[in-house]
Amino acid sequence: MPRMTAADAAVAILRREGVTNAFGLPGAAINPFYAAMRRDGGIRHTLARHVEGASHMAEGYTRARAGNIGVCVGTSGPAGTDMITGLYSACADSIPILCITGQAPVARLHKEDFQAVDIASIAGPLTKMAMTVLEPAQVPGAFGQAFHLMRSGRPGPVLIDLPFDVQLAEIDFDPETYQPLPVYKPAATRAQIAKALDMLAEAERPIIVAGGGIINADAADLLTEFAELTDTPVVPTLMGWGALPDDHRLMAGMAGLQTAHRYGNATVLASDFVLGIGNRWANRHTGGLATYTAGRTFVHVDIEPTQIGRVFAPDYGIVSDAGTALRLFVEVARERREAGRLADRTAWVEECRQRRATMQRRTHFDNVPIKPQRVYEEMNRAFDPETRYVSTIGLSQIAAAQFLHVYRPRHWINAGQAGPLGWTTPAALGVVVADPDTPVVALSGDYDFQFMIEELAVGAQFNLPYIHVLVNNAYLGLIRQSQRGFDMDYCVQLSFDNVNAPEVGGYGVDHVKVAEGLGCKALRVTEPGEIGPALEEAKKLMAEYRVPVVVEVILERVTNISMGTELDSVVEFEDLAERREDAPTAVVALLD
Ligand SMILES: Cc1ncc(C[n+]2csc(CCOP(=O)(O)OP(=O)(O)O)c2C)c(N)n1
Ligand SMILES: [Mg+2]
Repeated sequence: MPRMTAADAAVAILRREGVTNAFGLPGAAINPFYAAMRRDGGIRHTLARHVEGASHMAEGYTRARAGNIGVCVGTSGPAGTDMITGLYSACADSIPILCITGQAPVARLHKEDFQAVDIASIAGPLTKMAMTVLEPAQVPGAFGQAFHLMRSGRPGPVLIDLPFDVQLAEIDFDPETYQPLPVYKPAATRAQIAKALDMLAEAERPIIVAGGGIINADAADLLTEFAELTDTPVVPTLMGWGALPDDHRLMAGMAGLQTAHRYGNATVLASDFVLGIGNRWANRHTGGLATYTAGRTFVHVDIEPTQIGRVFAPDYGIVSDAGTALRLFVEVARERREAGRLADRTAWVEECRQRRATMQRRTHFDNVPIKPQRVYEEMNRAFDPETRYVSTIGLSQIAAAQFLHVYRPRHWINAGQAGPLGWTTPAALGVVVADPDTPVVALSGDYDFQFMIEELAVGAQFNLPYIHVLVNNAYLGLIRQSQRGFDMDYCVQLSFDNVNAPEVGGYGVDHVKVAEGLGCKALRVTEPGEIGPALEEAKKLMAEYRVPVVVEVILERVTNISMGTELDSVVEFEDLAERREDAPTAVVALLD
């Protein structure tokens, strides 16, 4: 039997499970694992500048391609705690990442050893398994179980903590005959799908709410086929955005309190039946449940049994992987169509399309300082449907979801539930590592950008090119807006006179200089007409230098973005689109 260190066995299993990339940074307690990675030679390691960054890179890496599992590695103590935010983000959005940490030797764990922290307990609520492996011979089992859990049921992260002596201990292990454990995914039955279709048939104004579970299951094509077969309008959630292309005739818009379209909310409110697939009725999607549910029948399909009924009781629940459910939905719907048993939805579909063609927000403003809406209009012009967007949180992200267009699954990569500031840059880098051939455009507010700005150096060092649109209002804009409810503007403004950079006009940080200092290219624009040319220039710079290129747009300091607390009372702060020229890049042209 081959004999090797437990760390060598761990790396051999990573390889057999398909891992080709890791993100992290070493420290003394994880050096045996790094030594094993070095001996193996088959894992490309991206050295982060901050361990939290490594964890978000792993998440971006997973989310870019079906089947990927991002791996992040750090030493004991603060490296593990730094990655907790990454585990939270991944857990909250049902994304598998494997976090590997070093640890003090087993015999010293209880002695307050240097950098010994009980990371497994800290990570427990954020992972599907968090284990400090105390026996070297358990290492293969722990890794096998980790992959089994990450891939089974509702996907999510796992943490494996490896004491120093456990990594170094020799064990018998045969990588050749190692076999990944079977993956468990609940599957809907035909009877369940038929019942849900019966309920859909009884409805007059049905919609599908398409969640991130469809993206995780790589089932966007099946969703499209099912929607087309039954002629049912689709409302994607923020996590499901891209499952149906934005220019599809059945795309009804997103609904919610913030990242939503006026027509999306109106269509949900006009519907009488909602089939939720792979979604979790997030509170920023539903708003108040009384408004969301009144007068509607609900069917909820989810892979995690305890998700059914968690937020409200649906009229019918199905426990299933979204892909398996959709395959059956397509099969049974096709039979019913052939038997002439599917309802004619023409009038309802047309009604939804009319809303899309009339209820638009204005994007075309010529103001200086620039209004944010104009930035997204210019981005819609500059970036084609191949583009993948990466963003985190803030007014910037909310407006992006209201105004940008997404045409493919995995082309809107957003930390939906946790929304940790700083996520955008490292996540974008992880996305670029996973898929260097698809153009990546990240979008940050100035504060999100500053949170993990050091990771730009990772992009420069490892030649990970992407475009980073930075919308700078020198404000914690989203929090400024939410403080209106407290009648205050307190501890949220970021502007100052930069003694080194009078040219930034009191906006404080000179992002161009910082980005350049970190090895990236950077441009700044202050007038609306400059945005388009700057984005084109950024594409050229990216191709030439193969590094991240930052395009900073100096915005007006205060712009309130549409949001509210109920689907039927989202507050609009700007003029609405009245003519085509008001929203020239809307997918469905405004009827005027
Ligand atoms: C770690 C963390 N702390 C605090 C918040 C709360 N928060 C959400 S958005 C935001 C302000 C973001 O400012 P910026 O990135 O400049 O975006 P803007 O809203 O101005 O577009 C804050 C503080 C958060 N999401 N994450
Ligand atoms: Mg800001």
